[in-house]
Formats: sequence, structure tokens, C-alpha cells
Amino acid sequence: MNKPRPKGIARYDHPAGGWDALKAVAKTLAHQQIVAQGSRTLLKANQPEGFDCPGCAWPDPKHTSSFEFCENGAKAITWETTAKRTDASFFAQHTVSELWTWTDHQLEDAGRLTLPLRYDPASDRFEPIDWNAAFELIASGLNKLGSPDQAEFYTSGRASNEAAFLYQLFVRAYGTNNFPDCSNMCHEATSVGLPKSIGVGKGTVTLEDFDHADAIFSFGHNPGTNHPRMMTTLHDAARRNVPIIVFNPLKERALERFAAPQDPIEMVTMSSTPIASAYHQIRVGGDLAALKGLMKAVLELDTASLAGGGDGVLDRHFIDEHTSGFDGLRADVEATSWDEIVAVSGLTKEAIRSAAGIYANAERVILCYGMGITQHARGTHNVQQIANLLMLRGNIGRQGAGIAPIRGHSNVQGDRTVGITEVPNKTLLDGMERVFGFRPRSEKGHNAIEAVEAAIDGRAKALICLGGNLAVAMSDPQATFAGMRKLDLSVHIATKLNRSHLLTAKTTLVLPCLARTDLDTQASGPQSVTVEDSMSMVHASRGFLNPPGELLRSEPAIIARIARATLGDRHDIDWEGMIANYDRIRDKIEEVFPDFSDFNKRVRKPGGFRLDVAASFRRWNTPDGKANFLVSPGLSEDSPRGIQDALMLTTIRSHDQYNTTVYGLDDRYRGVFGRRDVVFMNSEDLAGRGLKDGDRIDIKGLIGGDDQHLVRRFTAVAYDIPRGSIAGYYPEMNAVMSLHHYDRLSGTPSYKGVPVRVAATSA
Ligand SMILES: Nc1nc2c(c(=O)[nH]1)N[C@H]1C(S)=C(S)[C@@H](COP(=O)(O)OP(=O)(O)OC[C@H]3O[C@@H](n4cnc5c(=O)[nH]c(N)nc54)[C@H](O)[C@@H]3O)O[C@H]1N2
Ligand SMILES: Nc1nc2c(c(=O)[nH]1)N[C@H]1C(S)=C(S)[C@@H](COP(=O)(O)OP(=O)(O)OC[C@H]3O[C@@H](n4cnc5c(=O)[nH]c(N)nc54)[C@H](O)[C@@H]3O)O[C@H]1N2
Ligand SMILES: [Mo]
Repeated sequence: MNKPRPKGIARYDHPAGGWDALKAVAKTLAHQQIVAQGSRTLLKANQPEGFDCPGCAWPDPKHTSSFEFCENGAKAITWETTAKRTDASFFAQHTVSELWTWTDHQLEDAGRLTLPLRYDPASDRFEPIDWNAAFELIASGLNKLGSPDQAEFYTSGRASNEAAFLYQLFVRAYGTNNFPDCSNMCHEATSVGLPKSIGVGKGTVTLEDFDHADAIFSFGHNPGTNHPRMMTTLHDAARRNVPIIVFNPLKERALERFAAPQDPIEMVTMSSTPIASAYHQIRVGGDLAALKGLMKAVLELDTASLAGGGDGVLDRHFIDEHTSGFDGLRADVEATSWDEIVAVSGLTKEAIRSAAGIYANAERVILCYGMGITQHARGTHNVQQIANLLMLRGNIGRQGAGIAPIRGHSNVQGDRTVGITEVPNKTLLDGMERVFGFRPRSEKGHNAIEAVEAAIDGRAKALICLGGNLAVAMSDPQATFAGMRKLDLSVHIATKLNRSHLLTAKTTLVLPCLARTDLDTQASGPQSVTVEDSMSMVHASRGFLNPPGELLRSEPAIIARIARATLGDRHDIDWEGMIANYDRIRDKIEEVFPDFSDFNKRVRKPGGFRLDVAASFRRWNTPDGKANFLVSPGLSEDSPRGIQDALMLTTIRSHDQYNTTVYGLDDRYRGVFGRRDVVFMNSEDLAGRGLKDGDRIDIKGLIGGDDQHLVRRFTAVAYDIPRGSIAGYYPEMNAVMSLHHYDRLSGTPSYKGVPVRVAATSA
């Protein structure tokens, strides 16, 4: 007999995609009141003359595709192109204290920002300010600091290459390397880990490689929700009978079965394609163990093959010619016992051996991974063990094989490429000096956590944000929010209102900017910008919608004006010229970074061009010129393990959100409707604590001591998740995290490995 489920919790039996995806888009369009314009807009996404979809960083088949339907891309676009606006009367009606009580969804749903605003503490309201006055305030705020290092310059990964390049130029000319960046909370483990392994902090595959792969491994990413256009690729691969092996604590529906909305037969017959050929429900934080288990099984297969007179299963030629460190890795993996691997990963030896068998039998393997790998206290180690596994069989730097970190924001990779980094390298410093006539400082600046820590203890006085919602995205809101409120100056260049803007400093400004879909007209006419996708393809993006208001400015234009007001004529930089025609910004990018040779010409070709990724061609930019097998001692990703009674919490995105942007309250594929105040738990873990499905519980983070990291009155949902693991939504769960729990190598918060204790809500 079926027991009644908690309110809003239901079984969802349909495949991912399909008609429900189309229905969801129709609903979003209606909610944003843009039916006619919206549908025309959707058709321009990722087209040669169109804009780059702000939804994710998955590449397009040459950006020349026929329209590829994507439910969550459609949500991202309709959210941006909404007919709703915030204007002067909106801000006159609502005090900041009142807005603070709104949900994150309500704040952004108020609509696009249309006026530059300054917070007035006397009235507790945002009031319109004119642009010149805003730039003067920022300039005087920055120029009166004791040192440029007292200012923090945050970037969220939607900024174009042009905006990001100008921003880093301004900030370096101003004199600091404090570049906290959303990447610090995302794929930093990739950016830090892979250069040591293979000499480049990016993925090595192209989209075409997927057509040639004969096995695909997927660790810790949820493509049906977060990079839905990848489903076309996985759907094609599954239909070619390419094994797709998934390691994920949750059974994500799109990885189980998917109905492609562009497939007329699947749509009409309501059928679907199974995606994963094997689904390993690993424990949260069990990847290091599983990866070592896979390598151990591959080494065992090799030994058995050699003993039987075979050639072994390792790519010995690759290992000898191209790598160093193999013996150390082998020793570490052999010293790790199966018992430990099984206990930590939660997978059986047989399951791991079977996956290793598929790996060893496949000629060409691609391994994809996302936040389930990077957001752990040892995320960098996870990434390096992935590289090791691939290197054992030479699966890097040849057709159909390679490592595929699935990036987050649509241009997070490009922002890094054009200089947003707190650790500038020599190429960047030399290039800047050659082109702009000054040598930027070389000392390491602050990453995202360090910037927040500096705000908390008073070392940082000013924060400028190029997009994003830093305070809500960061762990530990109690500590983070207090830090933001201590600042002297905070400035947000944004499209919509969010909670970070409400954490007012002595002086706070919110500056409305154009978004991807908006037409950007400058002195020389309409402008395009450029972005780089997960596979290092750079292409143009051009918006075409009338901007939401006359007063909005483009991100590059706002940055240039801040720069001019702040720097005066301290440097000979032609800010106006670059804004008049973005080709001139691209010329400067090309001068600083020779990889962008012929930038303006190459980016005008449909599909753009691929940046050089040396490891894709087996050139290893490491100190010893080899790909390096790197050892990660032990199996624990999120120490301390083994706290009595603790569960390991992972924080995930719902199907109806984009990071801190909450489009709606459903998480359809996981069977959650109309609410987000739930956590997913194994029913035996519930029973063991005297709890049951639907009970109200409190969740306490166990790092950081005391009762500081506590959230209350969440509903426990019995769910198919391994014992000892528990999952809840980001950002609600950020309150159980200590700011000090992060990967010491990359600075990435351990968002996917938080030891917690749960108990029935007491009162
Ligand atoms: N629609 C939409 N698209 C987005 C975003 C969005 O919020 N909404 N965000 C963008 C951004 S910035 C990013 S970084 C990407 C994020 O894309 P993903 O990397 O897919 O992000 P998450 O939802 O955080 O979840 C990752 C997956 O990891 C699994 N997981 C959790 N813990 C573990 C673990 O310990 N081990 C393993 N193996 N798996 C684990 C979860 O069950 C989940 O399926 O998507 C981008 N695209
Ligand atoms: N617990 C937990 N926390 C996490 C994560 C997790 O998995 N779990 N994931 C982390 C990850 S991967 C990331 S990337 C970060 C995300 O951190 P951020 O990138 O800082 O956050 P977003 O929610 O993407 O930012 C949304 C805001 O960006 C602004 N915006 C939108 N479009 C534009 C634009 O075109 N231009 C400008 N200037 N502004 C714009 C809007 O004002 C909107 O409110 O969060 C991290 N936090
Ligand atoms: Mo991200």
C-alpha cells in the first residue's frame, strides 16, 4: 500500500525532456509576460548571427545548428528578457528592510533594473542617481583607500571576454590582483589541479570527439538540468550503443532516460532512450575511493593479461613516452585496500570492477565531470585522480578521448583566459606591459573566500561586483553577510536585484547593465561580444532586443567609465576608443594573448575558432614537459570523516534555478513541486534516528563548532540516496557551512561534503 507523501512530493515517472519540457517553457514564457517576443528570441539562441545562450557553457555544433530545443536555456533567456521592470517608483515603494524579507525568487522576479541607484540610509531606500555622479563616487571611494589591496573586484562568469578584459585592465592599472571570481566556487579545482597533471587547466576534448568515443564516463554532474544541450550528445551516443557509465549519489532522471524534444518519433510515440548503461550510486564524497578503485581494477586486469601472455591493458607506450610518476601512482593504488575503497565509495568491488572492465575494453574514453567532483575539501585531488585514470590508457590527446570538465557559467572559462585571475602568470604580465606600457603587480591577490575573509576582518573596504550574487553564492551567510555590511563601498553591476545588493555598505551603488540578449549600440554601431565555451571554442554573441530602458549601459562601457574616473590620466589607455568599437578591445586582447591571433577575423566566421589546448595535442606544459601521474594520499575527500552520527550533506541545484536565481519552486525530475524546504535522505538513515518521511528536521553543520551553522524546520524526504549521504538545495543549505571548510589547494568551498547531524525539529 502506498503511504501518503509529504505535501508537494510525488513520484515523477516520465523520462527527462519530452512534452513536460515544452510545457514548462510555455509556462515560463507566460509568467514573464513575453509570449510573442519571447518565442522569437528563443530562435536566435546560439545561431550564427544571434546571441550566446546565457544558460550554460556547453558548446554548439559549430554555432550553426538548427534550433536546438533546451528547456533550461529557454528559462534563462525568458528570465532575462522579461517584460517586468523595476523603476524609480518601485524603489520609492519598498525600503531595503522590506525587500530583505522577500525571497530570492521575488527579488529577481521584480524585473530588470533600469536606473543607476544609490542607497540612502536616511530613507532606507535605493534612490536614482545620475551616471556621472555614480562614477565620481566610485572613483573617490577607490582613490581614498590606503592601498589598492583594500578593494576586491568580483567577476561572475556571464561577463563577456571584452568586459572581463577591460575589467582586469582597469583593476591592474589601479594596482591590485584581488580578483575573487565565481570560478573560485566552481571549477577552480580544475584550474589548479589539471595544469599540474597535464599542463593546462581546461578540458582536452571537442564536441566532435564525442562522435568518436566508445565509452563515456560521467562523474558528479546533472546534464538534464544544468547543461541540457549535452543531452543531445549523450542521446546520440546511447543510440550508438556507446556505454555511458554514471557515478552519482542521486538517480538523476535525464541520465536514466531522456526523450529528445527534437526527435519527432520519441515525441509522438511518447518513447524515450535509456542513457546510462550502468548507474553507480556512489556515496557523497566517495569519488576519490571510486577512482582509486577503478585504477586498482585496471592494474589488476593488466597483471592478469600479462600473466596470460597478453599485452596488458595499460598504454605502455604513452606512459613511457609522455608521462612521469607512474610508479608512485601504482604504489599508492596498490597499497589502498579494496575494503577501504568499498567502505568509502559505498560501491561493491564487483561494480567497480565491471566499470573498470568497460573502461579497459574501450579504445577511446571521454570522462565528464562537474561539481560533484570539484566542490570537496580535496576537489583538486579528485580532478588529478581523474587525469591519472585517463592517462593509464593514453586517453588524453587523441581523437574520441579526453577529459571534459563541464563548466558552469556561459563564459567562466573565457573570463579566466583573458586575465581574470588572482595569480597572474608571466605571459599575462609581459603582455600587459608590452601593450599598455605598465607592469602590473605580480603578487597573488584574493580569491573569493579570501575576499570575504578580508571583508569580515576589516582589511577589505570596497567591493566591486561585475555581476553575480557573491554573498548568497558563498558558504556561511552568517559570517559573509556581516562582512559585506562592514564595507565602506559596494558597487554592483547587474541586470536584476538580488540579496547581495541589499547588504548595504556606507556607500552602495547598483548599476543597471545590458544583458546578452540586448542590442548594444555604441558610436560605431551595434556591437558583438565574444565568449569561450567548455571546449575552448570562442565565438561571437550579438543581442538584438531593445534594451529594457534608456539608461542602461553595456558592461564594457560601465567599466571604462569607472576606470577613467578612477585613474584620471595616470595611464595612456584609450578607453573611449575601445568602447566606440569593441573590435579595438579585441585587438588589444590579441596583442596581450598571442593565442587570439587574427581575433576579429576568426571570430566573424560562423562557429568561431578553438583556442590552442596544448594537452589536446600531447604537448605538456608542465615543469618536466610530461603529463604527471600525481598521488593523493588516503581516500577521504571531506575530512573529518567518521564523526559519530554524522551524515555527509551535498548541496545541489533544482531543475528550476540558475545558481542563486530561483525561477520557480519545482524540481520536477526529483518529484518536488512548489517547495524547496526539503532534504533528501535514505529511509534507513531516517529510521535509525527515529524519523520518517515528511518529518520536520533541523540540520546542523559540524564544522566550525557551536550551533552557528543550523537550519531549522526542513522537511525530510525519503529518497533513493546511499546511506550516510543527504542532499539539500543550494543556496538554502549554505547556512550549515563554515566559511573555513574549503579545498586548501584551490580555495573551493566544500559545498558537496558537509558533515551534518539531523534531528527532529523541537519546537
Ligand atoms: N539550469 C541551470 N544550468 C546551470 C546552472 C544552474 O544552476 N541551472 N549552473 C551553472 C553552473 S555555474 C554550474 S557550475 C553548472 C553546475 O552543474 P552540475 O555540476 O551538474 O551541478 P550540481 O547541481 O551542483 O550537481 C552536480 C551533480 O553532482 C551530484 N553529486 C553531489 N555530490 C556528489 C559527490 O560527492 N560525488 C558525485 N560523483 N556526485 C555528486 C549531484 O547529485 C548532482 O547530480 O551548471 C551550470 N548550468
Ligand atoms: N551550496 C552551494 N553553493 C554554491 C554552489 C553549489 O553547488 N552549492 N555552486 C557555486 C557555483 S558553481 C557558482 S558558479 C556560484 C555562482 O555565483 P554567482 O555567479 O555570483 O551567482 P549567480 O546566481 O549566477 O548570479 C546571479 C546574478 O547575476 C546577475 N546577472 C545575471 N545576468 C547578468 C549579466 O548579464 N550581467 C551582469 N552584470 N549581471 C548579471 C543578476 O543580478 C543575478 O541576480 O555559486 C556557488 N555556490
Ligand atoms: Mo559554477
